[in-house]
Amino acid sequence: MINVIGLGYIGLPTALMLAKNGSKVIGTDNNADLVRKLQKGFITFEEAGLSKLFEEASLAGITFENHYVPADYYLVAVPTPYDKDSKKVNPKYLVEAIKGLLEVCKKGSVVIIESTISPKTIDVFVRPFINEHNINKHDNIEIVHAPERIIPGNMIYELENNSRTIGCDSKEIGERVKKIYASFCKGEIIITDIRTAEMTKVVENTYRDINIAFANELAKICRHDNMDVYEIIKIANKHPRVNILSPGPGVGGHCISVDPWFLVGDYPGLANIILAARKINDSMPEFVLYRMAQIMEKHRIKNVNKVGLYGLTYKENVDDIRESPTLQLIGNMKNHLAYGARCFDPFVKINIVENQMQNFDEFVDECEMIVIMVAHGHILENMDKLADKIILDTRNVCTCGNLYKL
Ligand code: SAJ
Repeated sequence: MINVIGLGYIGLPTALMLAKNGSKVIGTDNNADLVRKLQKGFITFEEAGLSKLFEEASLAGITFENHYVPADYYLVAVPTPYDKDSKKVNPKYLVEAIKGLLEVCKKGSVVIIESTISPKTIDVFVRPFINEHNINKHDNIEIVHAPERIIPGNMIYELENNSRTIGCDSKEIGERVKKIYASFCKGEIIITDIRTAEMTKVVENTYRDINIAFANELAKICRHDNMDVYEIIKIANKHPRVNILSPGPGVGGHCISVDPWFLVGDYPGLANIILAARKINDSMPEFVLYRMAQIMEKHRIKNVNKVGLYGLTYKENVDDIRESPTLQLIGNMKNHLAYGARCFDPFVKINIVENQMQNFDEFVDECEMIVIMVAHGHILENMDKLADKIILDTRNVCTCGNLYKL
């Protein structure tokens, strides 16, 4: 029996996938509303294929609870935020979950941590509790780190097809846990030690952050001298050993904009390129604001009320707004005392910012200038409606209107 703890963006799809593929699964979350919703048969966020997977897992017998249950395996997928001042991982939810499950666990239970953590988090914050428990109760609880790797928007496919890392203290435990993942994962499953698994995960997201920062820095350089950054990246990427990602309005989400800070916090003075990349990516919403001001001045748009921000989520075709560049930009506008820009996002159905509109056609009608912050499929399908607008396209997806780019 597997008790999946934390039924968010990672825990829920993983719990469903395990249940669908033959494991007996109970999902646990401390958010009572969320559990009630799942118990009533509703999914709690939008993701391609999630509803179907939910139906299949329900038929297979998955259940949801508000408390931890005795289990052979625990799969912990709780949030691991970073402390904004120290830049270090904040393990409070992880520690809470570990303490809670130790109160009910069976002898020999294996605790698999999927949450992203910085190197040594398990040794420093988790292992002491497990060791103490094992000494007092002779329970032989084992710890494993199997960091999640799935990308929002393509989670179900990636759960089944990505390669996985299993960090553990012994080969025997690694092989047991590998069998569980192999029930649904067709990718290669690599067994290693816990610290390597912790570091590898953070390295993967940091690599992407640095690559995007390079693209963003190129965008600024090219803007300075009026060169086409997209054309330059396209041609450079024809080189067999070059693969530059795309510039954009900033890096959001709960992973790439967060994990590199763990390395900066833990290795100050050593993590230099990583820190520079974070600063460049964090500067992009302000750069978009600067481009907006240039374009508004050129077209004599005096009233911010005539400007619309399209997209509030951190990236296309997801409903996740965590660390969203658009929300950062709105924050920056407030700091510059610029209020009143309109906003629209087809995935954000409750109003979370001022002047957010829920009707796309009215949003377009009200705006002289539209800033494409997120390239949702929705805007690609409705591009013709923007034909007579001034457009700042931060995602390089638009071909019509009076068009400006980053
Ligand atoms: N972005 C760009 N330019 C690009 C690609 C992305 O500006 O060329 C922006 C996006 O718009 C977004 C941010 O970066 O704001 C991050 O988006 P993403 O699609 O690159 O990644 P995430 O955060 O959705 O998911 C990442 C993935 N990690 C890697 O690709 C190395 C995913 O596999 C991880 O599971 C996830 O982080 C995580 O949870 O760690």
